[in-house]
Amino acid sequence: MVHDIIIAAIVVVVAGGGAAGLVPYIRSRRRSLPPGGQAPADGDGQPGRGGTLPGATATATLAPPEPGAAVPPDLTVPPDLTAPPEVPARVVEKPPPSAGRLTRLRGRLARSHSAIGSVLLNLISSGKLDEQAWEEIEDTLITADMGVGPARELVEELKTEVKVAGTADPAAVRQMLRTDLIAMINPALDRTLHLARHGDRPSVVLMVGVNGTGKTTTCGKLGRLLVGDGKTVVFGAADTFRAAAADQLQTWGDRVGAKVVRSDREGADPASVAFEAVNVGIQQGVDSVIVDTAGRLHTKTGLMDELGKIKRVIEKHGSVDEVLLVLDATTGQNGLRQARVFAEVVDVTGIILTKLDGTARGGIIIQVQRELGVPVKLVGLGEGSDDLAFFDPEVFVDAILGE
Ligand SMILES: Nc1nc2c(ncn2[C@@H]2O[C@H](COP(=O)(O)OP(=O)(O)OP(=O)(O)O)[C@@H](O)[C@H]2O)c(=O)[nH]1
Ligand SMILES: [Mg+2]
Repeated sequence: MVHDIIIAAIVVVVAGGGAAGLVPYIRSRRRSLPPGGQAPADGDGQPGRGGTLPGATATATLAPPEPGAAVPPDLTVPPDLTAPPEVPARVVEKPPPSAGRLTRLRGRLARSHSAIGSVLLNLISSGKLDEQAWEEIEDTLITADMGVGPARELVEELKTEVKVAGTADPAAVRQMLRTDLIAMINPALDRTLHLARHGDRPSVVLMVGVNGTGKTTTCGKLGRLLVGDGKTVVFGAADTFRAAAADQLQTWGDRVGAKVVRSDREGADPASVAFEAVNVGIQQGVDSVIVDTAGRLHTKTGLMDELGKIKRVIEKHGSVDEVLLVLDATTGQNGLRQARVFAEVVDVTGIILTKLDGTARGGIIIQVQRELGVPVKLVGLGEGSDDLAFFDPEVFVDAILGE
């Protein structure tokens, strides 16, 4: 008898404890359901597991069905108590639009170029523009990486203007310098990115450049910029040398909700990844496909073969709209040499000058445009995700001269 009572007590305690343990679990599951009790969809688009118990309670779950009674379908599967906690839904960011970016970021330009600007303005303001002053102006422009030829040209032009105007008034000379600098950067060049869709297929951007210049980062920033402007993009991770490169791009894609086409295999054929990315872009009906490429090719022949092949293979779908050469502004003449090699192997349609926030060598814009006959279309002004801006000669010159 005492034995029976002890067994009965154990049964009651165990059953009660189990139910008590289950109640908070079910409550927490029910709390996570949206109003109306509908189960949320999981990432795969299927109804969420374990969320299919609207109206279920601890008692109902534990009570055995009446013999012969129909079992409610939502009670046949007990909640999976071992299921991992729900992963919160990924938050897709809405980046800011591209308009006015350079103006917003001009403080960074001004900071890195202020030394150049103030040297120039001091010389102009000294009131005596003698041969030595002109030489110093020329040297200052050369230290800003404008190149010896263009610097000399600009000084000659300025000298003539000052002579013709018959004034060395600092404000007037400053205005002449401003106009001449803008003219040298050439505001007439078409700096637009040609990224409109072509009927049933997206536009394609190929990002090229030597390693470390900022290609992958710039792919991500450009994707964000386009998404911020209401466009849709797919990224192609055609730098297959390192898995890390694709992971890097994946992070950017995840943040703006853009698909990243990549290969699981290191050393996979970059051209086929690029081709597949455009394929996915066509299927998804996106506006643009941005293809990242590898930078570490040691020979010009290797570079030519690889970039040429990527471009040819993509062109089976249609044209490549923009081939953007990413150039690190801090690398000066070395960067210029690299730019020449790329321009020889692939038809560059625009230059993206990165890291302008960390250097006073913005004069490289003039040199590289002259050498390649291709406009600087975008500039990188920091490591932040929105630190990429469309280039505007006037805003640039004003930032340098501190207007
Ligand atoms: N300050 C500054 N840093 C930048 C800018 N753009 C890129 N970077 C940094 O430059 C470094 C290299 O960038 P990546 O995008 O990995 O360069 P990559 O050309 O893809 O390099 P590889 O894949 O090795 O060829 C990173 O630390 C970036 O954050 C910029 O405009 N300003
Ligand atoms: Mg990279």
